[in-house]
Amino acid sequence: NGHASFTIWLTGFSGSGKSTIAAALDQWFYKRQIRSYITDGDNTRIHLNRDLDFSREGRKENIRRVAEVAKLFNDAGVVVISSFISPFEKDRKSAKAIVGAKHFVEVYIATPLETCIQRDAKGLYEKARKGEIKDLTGINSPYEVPSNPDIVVDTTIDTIETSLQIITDWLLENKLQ
Ligand code: GGZ
Repeated sequence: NGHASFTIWLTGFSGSGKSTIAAALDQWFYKRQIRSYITDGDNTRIHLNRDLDFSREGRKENIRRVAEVAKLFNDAGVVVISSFISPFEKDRKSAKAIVGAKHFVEVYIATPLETCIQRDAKGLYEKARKGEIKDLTGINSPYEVPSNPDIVVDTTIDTIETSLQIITDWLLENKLQ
């Protein structure tokens, strides 16, 4: 159809800046009167995916379901800004296949783990260090670096404004003409 619908898939550690960049993108679309919607752990893990944990299988199913949701939103003409750690290359590839490769923009938020640990906005890394939570990505669960992302930003180098600029420049070039 003629809608500007696609999915911007943000991947990176907890604390890497995904949510902040997602919010900036959402605002950017709003100003241009393009309907967009953010999906993240906050609005999917609590209800739709309440049965899922952070095990390998739990994450796989989490990503599968939210990719299906993204596809539905795209079908309705809404740009999806998908903000999940999505640490496994295989699962991101599956998400891309579900959404449709032509409608999937992979953005790697490459903020180094040490920065995310220093920020520790939610105290998760400290909890993991103390052994209070398990399966935290980067501490006791792996993160597989994307092998072929469309866009890479690193919030230790790029400000939020610069990150937004990099992503929207790419979109204007490739998705929004
Ligand atoms: C990873 C965890 C964990 C564990 C709670 N491992 O930064 P946040 O806090 O607000 O967002 C993170 C969110 C990760 O959920 P995702 O659905 O994005 O993960 S995945 O794509 O891997 O399925 C984090 C919080 O949940 N959180 N415990 N053990 N993240």
